[in-house]
Amino acid sequence: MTFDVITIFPGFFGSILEHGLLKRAMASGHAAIRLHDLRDYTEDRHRTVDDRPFGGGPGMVFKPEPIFRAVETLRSEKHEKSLRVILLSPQGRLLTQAGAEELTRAERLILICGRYEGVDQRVVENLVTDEISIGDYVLSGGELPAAVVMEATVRLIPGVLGNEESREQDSFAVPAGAPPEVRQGLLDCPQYTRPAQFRDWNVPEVLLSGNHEQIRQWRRRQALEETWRRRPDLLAHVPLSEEDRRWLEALRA
Ligand code: 9D3
Repeated sequence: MTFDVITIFPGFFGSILEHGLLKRAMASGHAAIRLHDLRDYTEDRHRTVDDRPFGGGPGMVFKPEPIFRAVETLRSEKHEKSLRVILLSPQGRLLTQAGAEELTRAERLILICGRYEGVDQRVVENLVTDEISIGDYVLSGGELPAAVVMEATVRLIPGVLGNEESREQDSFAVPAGAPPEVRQGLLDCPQYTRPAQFRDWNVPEVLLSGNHEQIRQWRRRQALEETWRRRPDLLAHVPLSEEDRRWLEALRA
């Protein structure tokens, strides 16, 4: 997958591209991340990317010309049917695991990072195919959200994670063979490692027992209980066994 990131802060992405998953995915050829400085697509001496909003008001708005020039230049390199032009914006649809999975169907994504009070609406209506937000909180721009979108997407590319199993077991992963409406799993169960006793706190006995059936049942029950307590909204989408239902009944009681 190729990501073309359009930003006024290309340097922002240094650390995430030099570490961990994205670095590995680039080294192995699963992902290419190309950074483009929006100012390189301006034509005036001051390399102006923003201007005051028509109608007045605080702050500045990204001008349409540099963004159109950047996207049209990138688009002309190669004509892909699956190319999507994504604007990271607080008005976008919320990124979910299902949304990240859907993005992996594209060979190439252009990610536009907004700043200031926003982007000229003619960009939104005539250039952008998707608007994505990463959550209902205010950030200063689309750079961190673009990094989040890339990380969430790249780790779904087959072969990027060393251990294919860890992806299947993730909270929020689509259970294998589940119908498309089942998009989200349970929260993870608690994990422990050595020592078995730390200060006054002991690891639950069952995890030391070696009884794999009891361990499986304990983990499943913990996951169900944590999900029921913290994120009951997720439970509606999880396929539940008879045993699961009995446990949830017991908790509710
Ligand atoms: C809704 C707030 N807007 C009211 C005038 C101003 C505004 C706040 C923050 C306009 C742009 C921004 C910058 N944020 C993003 O570009 C952004 C973002 C975010 O702030 N939160 C979650 N996801 C995203 S994706 C892009």
